[in-house]
Amino acid sequence: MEIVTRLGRKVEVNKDYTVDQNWEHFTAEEHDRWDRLYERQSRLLPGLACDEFIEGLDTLRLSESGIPHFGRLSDRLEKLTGWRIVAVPDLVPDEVFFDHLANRRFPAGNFIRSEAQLDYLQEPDVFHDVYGHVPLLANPVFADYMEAYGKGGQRAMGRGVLKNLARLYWYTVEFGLINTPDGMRIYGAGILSSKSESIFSLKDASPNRIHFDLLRLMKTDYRIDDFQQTYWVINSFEELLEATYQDFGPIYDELESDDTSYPVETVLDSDTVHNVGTQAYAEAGGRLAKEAS
Ligand code: HBI
Ligand code: FE
Repeated sequence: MEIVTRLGRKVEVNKDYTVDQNWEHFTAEEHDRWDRLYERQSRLLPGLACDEFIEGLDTLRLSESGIPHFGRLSDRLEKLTGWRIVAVPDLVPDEVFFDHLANRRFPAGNFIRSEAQLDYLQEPDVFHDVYGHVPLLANPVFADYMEAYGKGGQRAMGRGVLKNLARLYWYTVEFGLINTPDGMRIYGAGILSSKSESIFSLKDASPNRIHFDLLRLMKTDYRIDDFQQTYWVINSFEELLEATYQDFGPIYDELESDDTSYPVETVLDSDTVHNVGTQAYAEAGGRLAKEAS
């Protein structure tokens, strides 16, 4: 079928919104851009990213051939955790996204950011989707969490609490931090595919870092246009998986009866706080202020 993507392009897609990756269509320049992005992040991330992410990068050999060939990559990943990567033009509708995850297929954007967008773009391209998300899919516990999220999404749509569940994805899969014996580390893909946020999320005094609390996090807004003002910290991937294996029924009841949305910078007395941020970055105007200077 033909669809118009969020970026306004008309493309022919399969019923599940996938396309053939057609790896041959990427130019030498595009492969080179992947290699440079890969190098830059991989030099930066030791000591910032969690060990499970670094291990996944190595085992899956994501630096082998420029932009990874999804078929060959999926064959390696499937042997480890049963996940495969499928190509999509860009964002797919929520119900389609959840159906892929629930069936252990990760949809990855079939384009790479332009040279002008090396440091920041809002749409998920192949660097964000594959470099950021795929290494942790090689970890059995995280792999189960992602499937559980897909199944939770299908249920949430029926209950009208999709907004709340999307926050769970945002604050864990995209922007999550994890405590380790060596200190706090990053596991969120939105951070790991960004040079500047990899440093900001762990080292800057500006953001709050609060311990993961499912209901509290589901009631908290997030920003899509700049660094987060609050990051949520887990102690282990088991903690995350356990929180999503419980019956979401009572949580959805509570969310339906109380539609409080806490602003992004909120810290409550009842929160378990790792550190209260100064919010200096956000108060100075964030990205816009930085670009103007
Ligand atoms: N589509 N390709 C793609 N990638 C995503 O991360 C994505 C999506 N569609 C919907 C979506 N994410 C989110 O809105 C859900 O987590 C709710
Ligand atoms: Fe993402």
